[in-house]
Amino acid sequence: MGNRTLAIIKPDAIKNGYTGLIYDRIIKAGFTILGARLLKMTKAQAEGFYAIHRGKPFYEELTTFMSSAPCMVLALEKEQAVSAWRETIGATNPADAAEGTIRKDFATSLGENAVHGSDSDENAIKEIAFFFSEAELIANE
Ligand code: IDP
Ligand code: MG
Repeated sequence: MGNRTLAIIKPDAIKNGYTGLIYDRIIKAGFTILGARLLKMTKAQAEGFYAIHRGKPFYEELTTFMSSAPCMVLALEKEQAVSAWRETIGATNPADAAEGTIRKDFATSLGENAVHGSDSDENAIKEIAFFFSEAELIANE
């Protein structure tokens, strides 16, 4: 199993002042931050990042939202990082998210749900490479 995942603190969470609280969850859940950057995606960048969802009814809304204001992108490391991070963030729809998860506590709505997490090791590698070169990531022994 892979040990890396991409995380994004989405524009709603940054605007609502939850960046620090979400960092705290990341650290308390035992992830090592290998890279982090604040950036405002262009619409084209958001469309590229979410290409897997092209054609879905929420694609336009999602890519407009993700390019509307700054995001924090993070490369996280932990054993079985993809599943560990998805457990930490909770279900896509905050209404279905378990108690104590990031989305339960900080999401605004189904579309504006505070954070992103990769869904597989294969996509984690692609998504980290979308935002970071290997040289930009902290090398851990
Ligand atoms: P995930 O982020 O939990 O992996 P995905 O199904 O991959 O969920 O969807 C990507 C993102 O698209 C979600 O996090 C959410 O922001 C948005 N999204 C998903 N489904 C809907 C929907 O039905 N309406 C509006 N936005 C949606
Ligand atoms: Mg997904």
